Amino acid sequence: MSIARLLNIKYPIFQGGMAQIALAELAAAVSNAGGLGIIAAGGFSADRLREEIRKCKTLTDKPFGVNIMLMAPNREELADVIVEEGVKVVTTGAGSPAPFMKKWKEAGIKVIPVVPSVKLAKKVEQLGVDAVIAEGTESGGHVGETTTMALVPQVVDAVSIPVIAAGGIGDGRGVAAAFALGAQGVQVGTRFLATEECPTHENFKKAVVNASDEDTLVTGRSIGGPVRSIKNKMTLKYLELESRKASRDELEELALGSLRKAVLDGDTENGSVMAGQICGLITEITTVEKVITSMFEEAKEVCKNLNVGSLV
Ligand code: TUI
Repeated sequence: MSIARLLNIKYPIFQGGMAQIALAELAAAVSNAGGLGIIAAGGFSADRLREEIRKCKTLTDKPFGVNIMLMAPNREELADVIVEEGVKVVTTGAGSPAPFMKKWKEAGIKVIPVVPSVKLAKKVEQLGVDAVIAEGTESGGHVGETTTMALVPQVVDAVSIPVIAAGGIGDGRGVAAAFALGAQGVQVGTRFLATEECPTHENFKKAVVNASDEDTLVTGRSIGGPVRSIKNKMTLKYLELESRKASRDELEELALGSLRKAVLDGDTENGSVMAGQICGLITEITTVEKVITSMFEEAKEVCKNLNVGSLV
């Protein structure tokens, strides 16, 4: 069965679970446009997550999901809220969903973890998940080391559940490429940052629109928590501290609250502007519906016009 059919959505596109940004407004807009909107629980209390889920239900009657960051200290409570509120799809990041599988599967929830490697894809398949999102290092936020181009076909070969490709997908060419690699769907985060419905500070959106292909970098490798964001004063200071072998405490102090600083205050110099390498492709702020429909129209054109004659 196709992933769109499995989840009762029109287009096989998930919106990435971007902490502090993927709130009810954005998730509902994506679901209303025929994709799978996803509320990010990252940084939320259980009550706040419940509130966002209820708000999303008032904004759309289409399916939507919730993303849980498995490093969150309150993950147990968040996992319960998802069940209590009748959410149909959960995506997980930054860890193994093993402790929650029984609870979620008993509640009939579709569980779709994000994985950065073949090893983890195989591990979560064993747990009985419904699909995996293979996320390449081109993505924004917490990343692995393998590129989407290399990761997706290897995960496709290693598992027998559907694979969704993520990382570096921002238009119809990216969608077509993901399908060529064997994916059955795509997850897109960065492209949705530059949309009217995205509830982040205008400065954040402008930083994404203005960034070029070379403007992101990864901090946090030295403490085993690599995070991709747009180069600025904060990230350069962070890298300098890392090169001086600064302590975890010192690094965490610099990073603390930095995502909120960028998302809420619009401080794109001292805050953390998490975004993927595809930001250079984004030149305007548009609507969620336009992003989704143009992506799939373009993907169909790309497939039709592929220069397959040159293959022989
Ligand atoms: O989770 C993400 N991306 C994120 S989470 C996030 S929140 C944050 N905020 C501030 C600092 C740091 C993080 C921002 N972006 N993507 C999914 C993802 N999951 N990428 C990599 C992984 C992953 C890593 C390890 C998944 C599983 C995993 O398992 C480890 C193990 O051995 O179980």
